[in-house]
Amino acid sequence: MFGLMDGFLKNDPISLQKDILYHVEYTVARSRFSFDDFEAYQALAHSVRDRLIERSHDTQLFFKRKDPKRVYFLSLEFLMGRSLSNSVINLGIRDQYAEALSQLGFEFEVLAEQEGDAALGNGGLARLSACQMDSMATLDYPAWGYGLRYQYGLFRQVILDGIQHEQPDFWLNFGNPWETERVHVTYPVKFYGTVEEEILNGEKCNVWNPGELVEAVAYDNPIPGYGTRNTITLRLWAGKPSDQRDMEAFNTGDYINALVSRQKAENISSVLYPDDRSYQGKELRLKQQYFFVSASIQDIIRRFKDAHSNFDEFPDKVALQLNDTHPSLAIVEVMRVLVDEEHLDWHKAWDIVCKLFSFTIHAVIAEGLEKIPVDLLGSLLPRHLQIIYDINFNFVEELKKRIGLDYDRLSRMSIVEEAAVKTIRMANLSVVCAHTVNGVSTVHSELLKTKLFKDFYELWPEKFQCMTNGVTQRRWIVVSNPSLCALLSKWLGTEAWIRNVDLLTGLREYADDADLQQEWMMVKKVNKMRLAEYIEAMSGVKVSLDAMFDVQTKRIHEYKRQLLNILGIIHRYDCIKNMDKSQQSKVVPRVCIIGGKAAPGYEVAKKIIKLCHAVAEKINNDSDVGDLLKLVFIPDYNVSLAEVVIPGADLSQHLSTAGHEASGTGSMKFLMNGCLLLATEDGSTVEIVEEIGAENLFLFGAKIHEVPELREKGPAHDVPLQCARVLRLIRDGHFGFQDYFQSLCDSVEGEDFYLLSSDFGSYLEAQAAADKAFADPKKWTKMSILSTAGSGRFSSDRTIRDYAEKSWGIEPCRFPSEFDG
Ligand code: CRA
Repeated sequence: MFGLMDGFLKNDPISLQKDILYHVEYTVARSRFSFDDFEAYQALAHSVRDRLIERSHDTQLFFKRKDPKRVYFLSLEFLMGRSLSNSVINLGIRDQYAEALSQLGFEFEVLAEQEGDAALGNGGLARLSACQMDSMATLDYPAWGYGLRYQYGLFRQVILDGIQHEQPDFWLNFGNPWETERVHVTYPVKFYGTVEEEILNGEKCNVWNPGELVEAVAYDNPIPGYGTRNTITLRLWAGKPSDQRDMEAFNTGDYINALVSRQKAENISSVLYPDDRSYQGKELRLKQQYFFVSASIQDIIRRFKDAHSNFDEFPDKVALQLNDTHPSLAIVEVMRVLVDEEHLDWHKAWDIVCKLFSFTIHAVIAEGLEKIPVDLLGSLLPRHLQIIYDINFNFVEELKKRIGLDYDRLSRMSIVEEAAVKTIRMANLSVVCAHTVNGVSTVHSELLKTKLFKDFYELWPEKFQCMTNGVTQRRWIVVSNPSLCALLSKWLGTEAWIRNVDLLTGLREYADDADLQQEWMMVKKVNKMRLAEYIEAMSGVKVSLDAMFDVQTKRIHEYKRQLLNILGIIHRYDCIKNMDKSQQSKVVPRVCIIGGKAAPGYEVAKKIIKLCHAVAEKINNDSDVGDLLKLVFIPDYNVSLAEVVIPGADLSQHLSTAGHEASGTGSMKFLMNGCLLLATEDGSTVEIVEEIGAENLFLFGAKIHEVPELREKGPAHDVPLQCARVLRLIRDGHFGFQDYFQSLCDSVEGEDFYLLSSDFGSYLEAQAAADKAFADPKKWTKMSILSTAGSGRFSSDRTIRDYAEKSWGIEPCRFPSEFDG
């Protein structure tokens, strides 16, 4: 029995080698005597996949036997990146694989580079989901992730003459070794049609006769935990034509059209919407949302019914996590199933539904909240619209009893917005139904209570919670920064920090230790070399390792103020140009690195990318400047590039106008990697300051409470001289494209909504402080060590434990295995 508990597959290098060769021959179908790096990667991935499958079977059987309460994490986006390195590290067999491969004449790292990124998401929210899956698996929680299997992930960014072009991401073209298609796990999903009232067993009930039927098929992706045998599942749905409906079309003889319309079903899950902030009310997007929600809920209810027959127990066995409003139709769908299909009484069903959902909102401003036009919803999901009206009716009646006839407030809180275009407010629906409403940082949670959901907070203060975001140290240190990982384990005397990241505080006592400092600097150098090589290969620009590597990588948005960064770079350039040689010799050399994608329709963001390239062109070719300043734009920033960029950064910039970044998670990854932050007091930075102290980072800019007043002052406020001079250089065509950039300058000298001009002086001061600190390596290194040491609170392990305990009410369910000694 014991042997079986450990599985069939052996993990010594010889067994691994045999497995790899087996997969070369029989899975990849190449000769085991002749295969290239890509084929070796495929075989390797399949051998890892076997081990993941075995563990996920064990985990699922164990969950089934124990029947714990499970959490279902519903998210329309998961930014998983690559899986190979992460998997073998979490399985604890990376070294064995490396040895097996080297005997075959291959290098593990080289093969790992063959893997493409799974980019089924936009930015922060999507990568957060991926980090949280890793933590749920590692902490042994009985969890499932549910999402959509887009055929095209986030677009590839190609830069031509400084302009962003979008190209499709054919990520499945070379196959995806990690997923398993479950041809038997399929569910019909209904759309359109009409709702009829019928009498069933003497009771009135609503029957939805759909106009279109699409089949959802499951693709399972294993998510292994670290230091545990538990391996959970991310189940992604893909659209398939439904046989039931199509047979009729075939029988009527319209063979060609019937086949063509079959193809339409696949469109539902084909593309990811590439905008991470605005909601456009598009029919396909709504279809995607319902498609994924409906399939997931059917799957969850099927699993529940396998072991239970009474829906009273449903909330004891199921927690549903809404990752933003995107999956919030799940609320309505569960209501529909309980009332229309399980024939529960409305009020009983509503009681149950209200115990299921935990809702996390990631938006900061009201404009970022989803509203679905009633006409659209009514045509695509007629029964759901009725249910929403009924939920709203009951809610408003209840509300009147609590707050009286305050019509302004009633209309603000209503789920239905009666404006020129009548819409459904998905955020209000979620707040009304969820038992907890979570913000993603303390600052953001306060904002929810005092601004976005003030009316609701006054009604139900107990619902509102803060679940500060976090990132997984497995991906962001162990996988991406092996040298730092080794150093941390050496100085802490244990690898236990990989599961218990709070142990990193143990570094604090050595922050002044000369030996640690020396090793710490070496690690940074190794990572800077890797980044410098990448930069040179990608852009031809040679950068000096002695320079400060100053990075701002994230989606391009006006509120994230990449423009402020570029204006600062122009200022620096201008200063250097106006210095004599002796002054220049005191300048701290910088390599400024900017990267990130702009949403395809976001013209201002695209202009900022163009400006960055124009400025880079000028600076990098100016022999007066040489190594004192370089600017590079990294195209197509994604998870695997982040793994190279973040460890190699000395300084990272997080410049959002205060009050605009709900949390920000990039900063947490940089922090873990001992990179110093230059940041505004916004989002999670406020908590980072609490952990590491304001003296260990460079803060600047208006604070949240000052922003409204500064904006009031309006367009007339004084543009500081330094800022005006920089803008003049752009306007005068120093960087070319004079006309094209005028509007960017106007935005700063005009309304200046994002406060670039008013924060400019303070930004330059923070930059000067960073230069000064960098010139003192001991001081800098100490600050760097203290950054890593204080990063424990920003592990997604902490986030997930918070959710499990304060919101989901679930407990670990750990498969007993070799990890338990
Ligand atoms: N764009 C926020 O803007 C936050 C992440 C994850 C965002 C970030 O500040 O760190 O979520 N919001 O919580 C979002 O996606 C739909 O709203 C983001 O990634």
